[in-house]
Amino acid sequence: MSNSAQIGVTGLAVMGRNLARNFARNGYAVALHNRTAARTHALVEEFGSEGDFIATETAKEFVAALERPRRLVIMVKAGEPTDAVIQEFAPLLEPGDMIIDGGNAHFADTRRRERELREQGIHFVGAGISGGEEGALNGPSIMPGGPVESYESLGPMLEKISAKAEDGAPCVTHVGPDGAGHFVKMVHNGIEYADMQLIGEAYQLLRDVAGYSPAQIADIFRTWNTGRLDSYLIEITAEVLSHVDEATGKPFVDVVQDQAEQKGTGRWTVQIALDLGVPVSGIAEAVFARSLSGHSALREASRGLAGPSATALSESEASAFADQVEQALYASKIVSYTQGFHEVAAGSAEYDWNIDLGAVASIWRGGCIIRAAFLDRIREAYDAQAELPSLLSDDTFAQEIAAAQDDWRAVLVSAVQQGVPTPGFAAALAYYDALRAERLPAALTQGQRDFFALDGVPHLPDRHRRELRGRRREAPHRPPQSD
Ligand code: NBP
Repeated sequence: MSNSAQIGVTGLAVMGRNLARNFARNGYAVALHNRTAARTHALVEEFGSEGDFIATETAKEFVAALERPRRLVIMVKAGEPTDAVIQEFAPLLEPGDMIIDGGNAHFADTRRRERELREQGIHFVGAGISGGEEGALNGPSIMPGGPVESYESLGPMLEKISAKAEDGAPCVTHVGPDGAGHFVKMVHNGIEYADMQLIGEAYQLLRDVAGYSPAQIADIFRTWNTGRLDSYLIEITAEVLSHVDEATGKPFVDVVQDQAEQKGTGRWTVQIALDLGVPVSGIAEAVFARSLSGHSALREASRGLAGPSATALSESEASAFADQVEQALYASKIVSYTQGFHEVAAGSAEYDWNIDLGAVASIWRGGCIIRAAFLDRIREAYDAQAELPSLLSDDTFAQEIAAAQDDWRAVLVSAVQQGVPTPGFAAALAYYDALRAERLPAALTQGQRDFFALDGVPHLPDRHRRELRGRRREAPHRPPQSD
């Protein structure tokens, strides 16, 4: 077999197959491999005319088909299958060759794999890929990590197959060493969860408080999509809401089971944020909201619980309320991104990745699920000040939130009065209010901690320690000794 393929893809389910076609359509010769060879042959049969494919059946054939340095993309189920594939191929590779894992790996696994393969001189590139099967075929947003040298030869190929932002910039950059790419992809997914939750809350408010039908709400989302909320998720929301179920004639949204699935990356975003001490309350609420939706028995048992009685809005009140919801949605969205970017910055500091936050915003502008006009503004904010403490410190975002806050608060008041759950909006506003607060009740929390754990508090002045000890003796209940 001639070693003429510039890149190889192993794992030819929906993502791998489309990514392989994307490379081929862009003029690269692509070696193909899959554990079950039938998938490989099916791809060539169906799409062989799209470009230069080299079908292989064994690992040896696959590796032999690749030009040096070899570039081998793995697109298999994340976790053990990825390790199995690495173990199969790594012994056949030589120093300087590259393994690119395009699956949704946990960044800690990527760090481990990169370290192990580095010992063999193999460059391991953990690359987050977003955009689903459509993106894989027509241009995804790609977040590669790994050794920077690998990007010299791999980068131009990824740039060619990636999505392009409106200004023509490719939606790919070398994010940083080892697990940086998969970390950024994980946070991308966390932000995606928050975005979807906020959109869901806006929908439910428009339906339950303003009394609009799904078709009317679809029109509202279409209008929003022409303004500052312009994004893929708002666009598809309008499509979903205007879709009618053929069998029942009902709005599609009324026949879909109201339980949202999750694959795990949103949960990882929250778990890692807890480890890093980063408050991503909006993302966490989005993860919990999906989790709550799946607790059917609990929901069934709670359905009859008391709630407020509904108040109908007039046509003009409903229209004014919809404008307020747009403000609340936009302000909450700024907070979600603020939290997500904080997590990226914290991960970067923890692992010495030196991630360029402006570049991250830039590569999310096209191809990925959270692509939005808004990301251009985030890019500008970080480009203007790389060390921006938070997106809320950017003058433009701060002014927009200042202009939105009255409506944001009013929407939450209505939600609470009408009993519409809005954990995302509420968490975002609480985060905003907590950040801008002159003093936080954390002072009291610390006082309580000092009270029951005096000896473990080195900074407590002796005078206070003595005084608190005295009071502790007088306390009617003995305090516990740990928090
Ligand atoms: P799946 O995640 O469904 O994985 C199926 C592929 O993994 C098949 O090629 C299968 O081979 C292979 N595989 C498995 Br399962 N176990 C294996 C093993 N032990 N050894 C070798 N191959 C094995 O495919 P996908 O949905 O195309 O996703 C691929 C990757 O891309 C995943 O990591 C996913 O998280 C990520 N991703 C997916 C999306 C999306 O929208 N689907 C978006 C972004 C990222 P077989 O044919 O022989 O069973």
